[in-house]
Amino acid sequence: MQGFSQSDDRPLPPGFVWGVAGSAYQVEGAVTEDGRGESIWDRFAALPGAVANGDTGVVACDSYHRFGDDVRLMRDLGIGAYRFSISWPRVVPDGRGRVNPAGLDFYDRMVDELLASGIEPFVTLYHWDLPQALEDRGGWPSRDTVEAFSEYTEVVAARLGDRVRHWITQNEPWVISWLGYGLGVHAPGRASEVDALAAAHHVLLAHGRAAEVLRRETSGARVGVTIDLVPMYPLTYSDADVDAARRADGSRNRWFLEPVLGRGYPRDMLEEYASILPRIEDGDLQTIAAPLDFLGVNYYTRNVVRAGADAAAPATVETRGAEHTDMGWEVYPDGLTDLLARLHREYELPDLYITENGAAFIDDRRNGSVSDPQRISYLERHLAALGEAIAQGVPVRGYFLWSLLDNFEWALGFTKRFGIVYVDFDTLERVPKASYAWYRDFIAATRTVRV
Ligand code: IFM
Repeated sequence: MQGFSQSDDRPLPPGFVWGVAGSAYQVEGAVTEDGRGESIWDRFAALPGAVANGDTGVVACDSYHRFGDDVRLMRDLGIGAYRFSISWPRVVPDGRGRVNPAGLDFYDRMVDELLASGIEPFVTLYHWDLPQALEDRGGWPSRDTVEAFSEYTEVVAARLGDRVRHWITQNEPWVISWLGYGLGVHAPGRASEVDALAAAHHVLLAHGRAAEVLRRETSGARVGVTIDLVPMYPLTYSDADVDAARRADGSRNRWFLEPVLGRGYPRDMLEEYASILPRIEDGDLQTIAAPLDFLGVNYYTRNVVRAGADAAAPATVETRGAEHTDMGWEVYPDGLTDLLARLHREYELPDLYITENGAAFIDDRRNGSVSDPQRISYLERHLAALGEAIAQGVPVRGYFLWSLLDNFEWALGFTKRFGIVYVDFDTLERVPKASYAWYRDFIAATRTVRV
């Protein structure tokens, strides 16, 4: 095994956890079973042209029925934690009101099975499958959705809070608000900047409220939120490009990070968004800045940006010649070290977890096995970059690889494979890839050697 970090011989921080991550709509399937309500992704995926090949999450990996198999794969991998999300419409089919006991039972069994296998559950409360009934009443741009989310959090905490210690309120607020409401490429498919910013504010507010609920309803909860961060590098050191990088960083990263870490919305971006800001009520920013036990960081890639023509929005530059994943994302491991070092330098941080990192590549199944050297190389280099950040003193407490299984990659359907386990979407057979064995050996080695 390569060292976790080439430049460091200190041990992993105490309690450091290796894990894998997934989310309900991407793996569960069983969308009409046992009383589950409709989600915005069910509705969106059914629209012609919305998702590649007309794929949907109706069956996905069928983890609703095959969860036992998945836990066995996790146990054999030797991970200490599994990050998964609860499907809101499985638990509260209409978004508010009536609770579906069968939905709660499913997650109850899942938590027990994980714990029995020595795997700590990290529960994400919202990973994009809003009940359609709430979208029909305005969705995230409506402030009422915040109340609905608090109620849903209360229901889940009451049932699982005796066994689940780690809670992630929201996953990737930028994606929820901008891809779903601003650019229309994700469910619910709206394309309005005003809606996107209102959604973003309410998603953050819902995070703060849920944090309060979790602390009230459970004892010893460790509460966090996951933000997808994309470090922005200026193409040149010209004032215009540097300023473009500042703006891109402001909208993609700081808009979400700063209020959650207690700094409020960044002043430069408040000016930029002045004409499209949502109503921010007294006390909202205090709620959003609820004390955090940890911050989840999802890192996949960086962006290189340059100034747009005539003060237009910053433009993302294609990094020709660089290595890219099947998503078209540049492979840039140094970005992870730079990002973590910057967070450590500029903010007062709680513990950090890398709640997602991984790569989609085209996988070829030959003679029953899948060799995926590019994914292994991606992981190797990103873990070395993570080790470097830890050596610099960044308080990272765990790493979750995205993803255990190939799964439903949102608008790209089943065309992109992120898993370390190959899923045959016709038979639902699971075939561990070479990267699965690599991660298993890596985890085992970090347990026994100084890294
Ligand atoms: O599959 C997604 C996941 O749901 C959220 N973060 C990024 C992953 C890869 O695109």
